Amino acid sequence: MVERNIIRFGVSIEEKLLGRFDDLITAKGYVNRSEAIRDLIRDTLVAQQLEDPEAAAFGTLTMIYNHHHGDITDRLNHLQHDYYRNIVSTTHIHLDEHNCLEVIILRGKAGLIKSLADMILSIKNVKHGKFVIASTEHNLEV
Ligand code: NI
Repeated sequence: MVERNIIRFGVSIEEKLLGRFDDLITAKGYVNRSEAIRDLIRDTLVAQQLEDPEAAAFGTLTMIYNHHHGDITDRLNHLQHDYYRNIVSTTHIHLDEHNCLEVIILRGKAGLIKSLADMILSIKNVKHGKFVIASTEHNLEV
């Protein structure tokens, strides 16, 4: 088991700002400020790590499209085969007679999977989509 050194530190902050922070973290379900602050620090560190295009990363791409429109199904299929090394899995749900929901899990260098997500989202007739990137760095374990 890894020994952890826990440091306590004081923070000077305006009362109103702290009040707003407390309201926010209570609404999110945090039971204390420490865990909320640790999460903010981790988010910032991950965001900074993922600015490096060579950083190892995972990502999920969620999108909605109408499969009747143009050649979108073929284009999505071809692109995913071209990048099969970076696509861990694809889940496809037929929402109704026309619309599809697809969730693609990507793995690879941050720069590459961001570009791949952009390529997919910019395909004509993709109605809506969102890419969320996550770090695989191990130095955030606290
Ligand atoms: Ni479908």
